[in-house]
Amino acid sequence: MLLALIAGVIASLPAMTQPSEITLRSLAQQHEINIGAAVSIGALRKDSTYREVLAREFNTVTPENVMKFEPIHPERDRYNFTDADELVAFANAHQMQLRGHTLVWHQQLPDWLTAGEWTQAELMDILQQHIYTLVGRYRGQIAAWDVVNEAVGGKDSLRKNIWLEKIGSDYIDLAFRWAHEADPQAKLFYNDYGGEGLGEKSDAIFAFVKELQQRRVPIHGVGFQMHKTIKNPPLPEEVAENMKRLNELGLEVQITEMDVQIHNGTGTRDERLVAQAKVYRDMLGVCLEASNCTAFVTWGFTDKYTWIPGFVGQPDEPLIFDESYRPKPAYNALVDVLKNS
Ligand code: 9MR
Repeated sequence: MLLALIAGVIASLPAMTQPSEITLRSLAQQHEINIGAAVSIGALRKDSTYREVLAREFNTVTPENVMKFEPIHPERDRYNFTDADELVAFANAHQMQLRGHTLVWHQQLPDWLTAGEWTQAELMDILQQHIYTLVGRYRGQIAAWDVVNEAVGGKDSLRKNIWLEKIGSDYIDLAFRWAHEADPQAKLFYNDYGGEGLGEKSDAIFAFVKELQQRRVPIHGVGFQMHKTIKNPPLPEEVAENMKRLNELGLEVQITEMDVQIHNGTGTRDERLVAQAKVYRDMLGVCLEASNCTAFVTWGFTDKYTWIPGFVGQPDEPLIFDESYRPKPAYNALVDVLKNS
């Protein structure tokens, strides 16, 4: 009875207080892979457990929001680097790599930009200065940049956005070239969702990046966001096949924003957490098998801070630590894959 009570108390302690040598970070080092998480600046500031678990378990961070256009460039002639600098300092202090996210997107744009009546030349100038300023400031400190995010529409088409409408389809080539000029060492990525397996979207992305290469645009890889659900899990064979064909183009692949929703699955909560663990296991397994998959990044790491409930309008637990920072089956699955492959 007493033993059971003690065991119960120990199990309920936050993970960080349990002695444990093995972390995702230490295992990732043996595989020479980047294991990362998107970081919320608010949580980083206020939550010391968040900071401890982040630095203990991961060797890579992606700013969830603070390097996006709106927060970092709030007026045409003014930048606000406070939050981004703080995150970069945290990464440096803990010897973590950074993925920069994101230079060109259709969301989180400031009003001054979207409401302005720009000529083509003016908007090109704005984008060029934005990229030079941001990439230049962190030159040498950001291993990989998501240069262009979610630009592919359907087959043979680009998403309609302010950049396409006012600059023309050239905006993508230009963004990559400017980013490369500003930091020739940074790996430059095209990042998107829904194109992880095989199908129309991944074919469109494949054709698109191949054309960039044919025009000698400096692109080094493709980011697979990997926002998934246990209801429609990605098929490992398909993701592997997709990584392989990108490898044949000489491109890296990184899993950049993984999370796995469970609210719309079937079974008990425990069963759904097991199904979720399988999706994480499968995707890390595929990444470790693929010679060109160089990073595995989740979009947050604790269910305490995740964009999913706000987005789907339902409670959910899409990440690998629970709200109290206890490792979930998904965490154990990742450890297991790293240990055994
Ligand atoms: O997680 C981000 C959330 O906090 C923001 O409100 C949202 C704005 O659209 O962007 C989220 O991050 C997105 C990422 O930058 C690009 N891929 C999709 C992510 C989820 O929307």
